[in-house]
Formats: sequence, C-alpha cells, structure tokens
Amino acid sequence: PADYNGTWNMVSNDNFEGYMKALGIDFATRIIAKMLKPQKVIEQKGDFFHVQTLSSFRNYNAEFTVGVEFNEETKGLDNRKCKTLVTWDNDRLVCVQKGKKNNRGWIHWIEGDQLFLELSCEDQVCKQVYKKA
Ligand code: RET
Repeated sequence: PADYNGTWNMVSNDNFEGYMKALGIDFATRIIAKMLKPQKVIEQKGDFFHVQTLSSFRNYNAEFTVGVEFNEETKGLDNRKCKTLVTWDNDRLVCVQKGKKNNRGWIHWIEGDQLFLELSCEDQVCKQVYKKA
C-alpha cells in the first residue's frame, strides 16, 4: 500500500464551512475553525493508521486498521457516534462513516509531496490539500 507517514501542513481548504454546517457544528466554532491551518501527523504501519489533526484551537485523533470497522466518536467535531470503515481503493484511503448523517466519509490520496483529503457530509464536499513538511 501507499506510504502516508509524515507531517503534512494544510495549504488549502475549500468549503470547510459547508461541511461543518452539514455536520451541524455551531456558528462560534465554525468562525474559529475555518481560520485554522491544521497539521496532519500520520503514523502508518502497514494497514494500521494513527492520524492526528492538530490545530491551535482543537485536535482530533483517529486510529484505525484498514478493513476493520470500528466505533468512532467524533469528539470535538460534532460529537456523534459512527460505525466507521476505511478501505483501500488502490492507493487511496476511502472511509465511510455510518451514522445519523447521510453520505458521510472522506477520501485520502497522495500526489507527489501533496496529501489530498475530501470530506463529505450530506450534499457538501470539502476539499483540502496538505504539503509534506
Ligand atoms: C478541527 C477544529 C475544530 C472543528 C473541526 C475540526 C475538524 C477536523 C476534521 C478532521 C478529520 C480527520 C480525518 C482523519 C483521517 O484519518 C480542525 C479539529 C470541525 C474534519 C479525516
């Protein structure tokens, strides 16, 4: 599989506002969150991933094994519970987050020294790009 290990700094973040609104994140949080330039710190051992999304305001921590469904609590985001499954689509990581929100999930892939992340919820798609530190 592809190698996602490393520290990645955000360079662009398109429609994060729409994504956060679709999740039902409150106005005050959205105002702060959309100004952030989070950093992703990814540790990968084969199919096991530890993904930290770090920012000056709040962090989000995710640990998963590709192909193994787990109970995700989106602590500090919309604080919901999801049944989450990440799978490989060639070298892309494809995540489905089953829960109250329809069409929720994300896709990660790498091109050169850039890490791409597309976040979906309901009818909203947020497109983020990170560059390897
Ligand atoms: C921040 C700041 C507080 C508000 C929101 C945030 C969003 C974090 C997201 C993290 C996604 C992580 C993924 C990990 C994959 O392994 C930045 C914590 C809403 C959307 C996709």
